[in-house]
Amino acid sequence: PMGVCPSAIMPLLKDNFTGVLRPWARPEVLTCTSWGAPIIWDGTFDPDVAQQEARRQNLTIGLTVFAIGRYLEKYLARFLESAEQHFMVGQRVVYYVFTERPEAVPHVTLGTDRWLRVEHVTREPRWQDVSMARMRTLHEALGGRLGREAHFVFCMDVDQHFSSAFGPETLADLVAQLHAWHYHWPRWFLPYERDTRSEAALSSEQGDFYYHAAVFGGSVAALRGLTAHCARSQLRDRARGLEARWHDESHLNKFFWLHKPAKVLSPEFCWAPAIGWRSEIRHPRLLWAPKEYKVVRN
Ligand code: 2GW
Ligand code: MN
Repeated sequence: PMGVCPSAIMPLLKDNFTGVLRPWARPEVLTCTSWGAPIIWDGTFDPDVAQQEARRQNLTIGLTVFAIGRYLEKYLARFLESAEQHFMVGQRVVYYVFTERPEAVPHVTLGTDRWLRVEHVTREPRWQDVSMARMRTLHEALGGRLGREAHFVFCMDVDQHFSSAFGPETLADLVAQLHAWHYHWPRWFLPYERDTRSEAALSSEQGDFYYHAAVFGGSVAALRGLTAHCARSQLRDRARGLEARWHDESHLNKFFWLHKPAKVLSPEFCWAPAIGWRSEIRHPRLLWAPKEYKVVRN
C-alpha cells in the first residue's frame, strides 16, 4: 500500500525519538498508518535527534535472541558481532541470549556499557515449538530481571545480521516490522491464518499490514501484554488441536490487528537480499541470512 500521507494526520507524526518526521521526504512510499503511527523509512527521521533524546532519558535497551540447537553455531556470533557495530550504538544495551547450551555461547567483545546475559532454556523437540515457545519464555523474562533492567526491548530472530545503524529512532511503546516479502501486497493476499477456529484468524476484511516476527519491540509493559496474548492464543489453539499457519508470527499479526503498533519499521529495517534490488529500499539495516531449512530443520 503506497501513497502519500494524508495531510490531516501529518501533525501527529512526531515523537520523542524522531523529533519532527519528514514523511514528505519519501513520497513514493507510505510513511504513516491509517491510525497515525509513523512508518519509518530512511530519510524520514533524524538519527541525531533520536540519539540525543535516548541519551537524555538515560535508557537501557534490551535485545533478546534465541539460539537453540544448530542455530547457535550457525548464526549467533555474527548476529552479536554485527549488533555491536550497529545496534543502539551510544546507548546502554543488554543482550539476552536464550539457549539450552550456555557454555557454547561464543565470546564477543562488548563495547562500554553493553552487557550480555545468557539464560538457560530447555529445548523443544519440534521446531515449530522452538519458535513458538519464545513467547512464553519472553513473557517470563519481561516479568523478571530483563523487565527490571530495560526500558525498551527488541525481540529478534537470530538468523540475520545488522548491516547498518539500527538506532533509537526505532523506539516506541509498541513497534512492528513490515515483512520484506509481503509489504506491497493487497491484504486479501497476505498469509494470515484464515481458519476461523484459530485464535490467530483474520478475515479478508481484517489486517493492516503483514508484520514479520523476526523483529518486534516496545516498552516492557507493552511487550508483557503482547507476549501474554500470543502465548495464551498458542495454548488455546493447541488445546483444540490447531497450529496457526506461520506459528507465533500468525498470533503476532492478530495481536497487532487488535493493538495497533505506535511505530512501524519499513522493510529497510529487516531486508531479505534474496528479493533483489528495489528502488524504495535505500538503506537496509538488518539482513536475513539465506534460508537453509534442509540443513537446520530436523
Ligand atoms: C526453527 C525452525 C526450523 C528449524 C529450526 C528452528 C530454530 C529456531 C532452531 O532450531 N533454533 C532456534 O534457535 N530457533 C530460533 O527461532 C531462532 O532464534 C530463529 O531465528 C527463530 C525463528 O526460527 P526461524 O528463524 O528458522 O524461522 P523463520 O526465519 O522462518 O521465521 C519466521 O517464522 C517463524 C515461525 O515459523 C517465526 O515467527 C519467526 O520469528 C519468523 O521470522
Ligand atoms: Mn528467521
